[in-house]
Amino acid sequence: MTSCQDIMLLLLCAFLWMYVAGDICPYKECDCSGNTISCEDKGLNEIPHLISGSDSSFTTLLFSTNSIKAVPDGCLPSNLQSLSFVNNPIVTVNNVAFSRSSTTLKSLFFSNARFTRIPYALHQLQSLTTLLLSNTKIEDWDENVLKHIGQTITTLTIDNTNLITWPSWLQYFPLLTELSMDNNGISDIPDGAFNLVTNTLMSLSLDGNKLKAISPAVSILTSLQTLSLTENNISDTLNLPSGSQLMSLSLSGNKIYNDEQFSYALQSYSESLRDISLDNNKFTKVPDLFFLEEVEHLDLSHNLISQPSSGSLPSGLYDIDFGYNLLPFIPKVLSTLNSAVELSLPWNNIRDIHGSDFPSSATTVDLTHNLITTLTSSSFPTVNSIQFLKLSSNPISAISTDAFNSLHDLTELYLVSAKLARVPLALVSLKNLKILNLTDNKSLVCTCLEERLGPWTRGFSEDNLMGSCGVLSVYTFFTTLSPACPKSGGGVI
Ligand SMILES: *[C@@H]1O[C@H](CO)[C@@H](O)[C@H](O)[C@H]1NC(C)=O
Ligand SMILES: *[C@@H]1O[C@H](CO)[C@@H](O)[C@H](O)[C@H]1NC(C)=O
Ligand SMILES: CC(=O)N[C@H]1CO[C@H](CO)[C@@H](O)[C@@H]1O
Repeated sequence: MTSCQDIMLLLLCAFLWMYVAGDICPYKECDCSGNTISCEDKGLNEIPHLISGSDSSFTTLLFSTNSIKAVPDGCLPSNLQSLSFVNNPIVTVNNVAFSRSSTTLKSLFFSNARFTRIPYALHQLQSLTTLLLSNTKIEDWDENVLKHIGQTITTLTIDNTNLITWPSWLQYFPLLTELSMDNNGISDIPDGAFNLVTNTLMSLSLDGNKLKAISPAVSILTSLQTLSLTENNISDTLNLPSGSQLMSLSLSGNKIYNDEQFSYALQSYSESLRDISLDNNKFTKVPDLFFLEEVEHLDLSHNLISQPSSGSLPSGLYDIDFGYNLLPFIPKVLSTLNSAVELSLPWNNIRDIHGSDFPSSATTVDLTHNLITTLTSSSFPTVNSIQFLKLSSNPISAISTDAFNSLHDLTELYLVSAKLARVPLALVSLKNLKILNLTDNKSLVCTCLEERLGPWTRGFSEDNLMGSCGVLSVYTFFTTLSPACPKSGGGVI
């Protein structure tokens, strides 16, 4: 045998030895890789037997999505740093269940658990920084346990845990940087609730509670970067924390109507704020938001905005959604946006559109479900980038022959459920159109008067030119019947 083969054999043995002794998976039911033991979604009813002698280097253990009901003593490997029981109906946790990881465990996750008191086993943990406890009806928030873990926890998530009043025990958590208490029944945040974490709390989420205002308690947070208060009952926004540099503010699904108070409350975020959500509120005017230099996306849909000449918008907007409002015209502020690419204005009361309404940067314009009746040569800007034009469900009955002359880039045009009687001759100028949807035009007829469209329709496949005039599809009419039109034109076929 050559020495080379000997070395190979030696290496192989060494490798196998390391594999067996060093990294044996502690549970035969689970998969191990890297430093993670993955027992997710394995149909487990209980924690499997720990293979003896498998003292391992694994630090993360995932039991997510099983039917485990109990965490008995001595079932977990030692020196874990992260442990997840997310989506398990855990009823009991033995008091010393985590003892082998008491100094190492940093992150612990439970959701959909069935216990009603916070497990006493947490009392043993010395280094816990992250606790998630969601969708669990806690009745007994054991102060002794909370006082203990509060000393180390920085990230606390207690979503949907049956809290109806502000938990006074948060006073034992002076290191919090992230707090989430979504989907509880909290209607009030007491003054001083955040006194301990004024300079540490960076993220606060209270979605789906019953707050009526942004409480004064929030106004003192100086390190806050993310604030989420969606689906509450908030109308008063005066107490946004003016000393912080908010980057993300979510206020969808509230009752905010006071545009002046709101834009005043946002003044200090002109350079920090990137994400803001305001849909599903009660604004009747566009709030003044021009000073928000970093905001690129703005959703003002599902408000009650009826005043098209009000307010101002961040000048760097990429897309803006005004859908489901009460606008009688396209808001004047839109034409001032030099970077806006997507304009969404469906479900308003817009009757007329003018070229001067649109920024030349817009590529997608959605005006579905409005009250537009006529398109003329001045409806679209002479200089534009519009590629996608959605005009379905408008009572459009007249389109002048030069209406689309400037839409050189248009590739998709939607005129579903319009009130067209004839296929518009204006289509001829759309040299780059790839998709035309004319379906559901109840009184559409195809005649030899539109014969000129015949050659134009040859650029389409049958699937991309949708709609019918009477019993015939528009496509069939122009590709097979209109070539037989009398040369003088006229006459309905
Ligand atoms: C919101 O407040 C109104 C009264 O201001 C009240 O009738 C309603 O029940 C509240 N909704 C929620 C979800 O708390
Ligand atoms: C065209 O409009 C009809 C009616 O709304 C719709 O069912 C169909 O999916 C549309 N086709 C395309 C490609 O948008
Ligand atoms: C007269 C006419 O063309 N009616 C059509 C309008 O669109 C609907 C839906 O595509 C058709 O079913 C009708 O035949």
